[in-house]
Amino acid sequence: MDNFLTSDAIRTLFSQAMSAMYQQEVPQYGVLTQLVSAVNERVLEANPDLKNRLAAADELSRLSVERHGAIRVGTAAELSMLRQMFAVMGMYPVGYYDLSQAGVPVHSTAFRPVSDSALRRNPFRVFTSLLRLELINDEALRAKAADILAARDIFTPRCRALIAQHQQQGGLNAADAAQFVKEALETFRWHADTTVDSATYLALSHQHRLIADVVCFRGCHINHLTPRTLDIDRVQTLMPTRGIDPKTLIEGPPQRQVPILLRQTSFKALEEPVHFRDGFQGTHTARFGEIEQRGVALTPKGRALYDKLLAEAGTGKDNQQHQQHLAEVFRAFPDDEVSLRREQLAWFSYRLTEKGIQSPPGAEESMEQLMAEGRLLAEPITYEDFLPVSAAGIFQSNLGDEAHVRSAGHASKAAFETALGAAVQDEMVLYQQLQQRSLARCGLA
Ligand code: OOG
Ligand code: NI
Repeated sequence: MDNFLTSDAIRTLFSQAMSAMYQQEVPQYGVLTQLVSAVNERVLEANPDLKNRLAAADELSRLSVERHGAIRVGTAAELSMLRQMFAVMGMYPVGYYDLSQAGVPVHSTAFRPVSDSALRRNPFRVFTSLLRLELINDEALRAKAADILAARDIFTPRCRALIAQHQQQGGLNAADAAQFVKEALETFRWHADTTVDSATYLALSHQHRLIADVVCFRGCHINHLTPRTLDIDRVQTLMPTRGIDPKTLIEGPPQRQVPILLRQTSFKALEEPVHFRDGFQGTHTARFGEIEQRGVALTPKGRALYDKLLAEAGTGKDNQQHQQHLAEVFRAFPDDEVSLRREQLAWFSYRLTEKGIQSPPGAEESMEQLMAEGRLLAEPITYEDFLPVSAAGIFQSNLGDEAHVRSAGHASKAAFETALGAAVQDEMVLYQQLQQRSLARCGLA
């Protein structure tokens, strides 16, 4: 009777609208998506097995569509309203990321789909950072920034009304959903006219460029979108041939037989013209394009090993050398599915084969035995979250060389959750539940 659109469908409409808007706003992002599609096509041509697997998983048609975007907000009220907006699209806060350790005065979560089926339909996520004004050390400036933020409303009245309507009715029909997407988009639109005079902009920017980015505009403009690539190393190499200036390093683990976690790279944020309230013109550097390649989610044990090896490898000034060095250091990380599973380094989803359905597991049969007999299959569970060290690298590559990295503040998940108005879900618990439920379906738990 209600005829509501599913939250998965609204999320897909939203991510498509966001992509169209961002390609218009940042033409270089459009060029990047074309390069990604071209490379993905080449990879599939050269690798029919992969193509068949993706086709079977119904992944081909939306291969190169956006996997995530990122925004930054200034107040608890903004963050909590965003939480309610994303809930309409079936996106919930997962994970807590403290970037202050890396000198970036924000802490963050990812709004993302949580259920297996929702992730399969469209995994679009938004990495969302809350500015930590308490990390501005100049008291007068801190008060001024707070005043400026308090005076703005980044949501249209119609958007607020539709979110409330969704909460009351438990859904939106197609016409309301379309209107909601259109209104929600306004929150993320770029405005070249700032809300401040040039002196205020410069003072805030001098504290930290991110602070100016969050405080001086009418909305929380989307600062990048990120499609999926099947060969991140190749796109990184090819970017300059399309007039795109990539960041120096690909973030995350090296290339492997069994990809783990998340590899990312981006092009450097563009310097864009802005106008100040006092009539002066200037430039602002915030918006870029990114690509990602995801692998299997790691257990706490696997993650600890990843963090240890990553720290051991350090960073470099040349991507090729860095990747080689990473690959050497990561030899200590098993690189086949069987070892990853047996050593409980990664999460897997289990299912019975035809043969396994014909002759179901008995109480005393081991998983290894069932697998050896071809009755049980284990498939890697994809990592759906972010990596703080990588995120810090992405932030920093867009802050320019002169940005002074100062370690300030400490993790404050409780303060973040208070601002959000809800708890963030623990990503490890989600992966563990996915694995556990798959075992239960096989009669193995
Ligand atoms: C977010 C940077 C982090 C990622 O993919 O790790 C990020 C930002 O610049 O606002 O998007
Ligand atoms: Ni990103």
